Amino acid sequence: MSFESRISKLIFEYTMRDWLENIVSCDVVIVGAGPSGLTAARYLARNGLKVVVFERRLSFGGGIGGGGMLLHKILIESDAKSIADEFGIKCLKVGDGLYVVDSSELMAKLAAGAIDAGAKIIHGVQVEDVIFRDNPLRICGVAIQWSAVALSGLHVDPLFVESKAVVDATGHAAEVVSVVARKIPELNLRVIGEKSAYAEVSEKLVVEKTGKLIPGLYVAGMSVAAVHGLPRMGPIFGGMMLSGKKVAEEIIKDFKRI
Ligand code: 48F
Repeated sequence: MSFESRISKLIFEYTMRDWLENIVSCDVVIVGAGPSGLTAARYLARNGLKVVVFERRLSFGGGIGGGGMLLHKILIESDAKSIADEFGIKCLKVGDGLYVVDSSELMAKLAAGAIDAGAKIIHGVQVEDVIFRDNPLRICGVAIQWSAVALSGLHVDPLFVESKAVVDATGHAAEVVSVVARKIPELNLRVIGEKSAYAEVSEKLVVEKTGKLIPGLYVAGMSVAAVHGLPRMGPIFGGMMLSGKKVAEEIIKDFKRI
């Protein structure tokens, strides 16, 4: 066997092994590797759950990298400082309960923290639909597609991943909830869409409203703002991290009840 075909063989073999053993059937699918999804991934995986994060892009961090108008410093509030500490993120205290953080450090360390805790992050895959069951109605997995296929416009059917919980951490568009609202109208779900900015209020509300929408489907981060019609907040990320932690705690609580 040539060295080149050996490279291919090993990559196919170990990728498929990982998909079969760890991905196709897991405890929690998180859609989106932004700040809320990555934070949730760490807390869930640290609790022994099999967690898979599907991220459409080939990068981590969602909206963190772009910061505010591409400036590389972002803010977090003191409520989220303990989460930053948990991930080993350096924070500079600047008064008014605020800390300044480098956006590159936030992206890298949230991702590393999630991976170190045992979460799998799969890039270049997007979630385009869910799996549901009735009696009782619940969400029990997702339909996935290579992002490159979606971009190409080719007609290619998705494949499926089964999970006990799905977290919509897709950011401003609340993509998973939007699909569910459209395709399962009997649930009467609505994505209201974000309001104009009112950062102080929204940073708190986004955490308060984080959690389960319907059995099997949870919402975290800016998706919460989109679903509930909360104001936008700009490049301050404490609420996103707190929301990720909260959704993880809710899922862990719900799993203990099963
Ligand atoms: O947008 P994003 O960073 O979501 P978040 O965790 O954080 C929001 C903040 O970044 C910022 C803010 C802070 O105040 O307003 O916007 O709520 O990350 C969402 C990630 O999900 C991916 C997307 O590429 C991004 O990296 N994503 C979106 N839809 C899908 C997806 C999908 N259908 N499948 C897979 N990934």
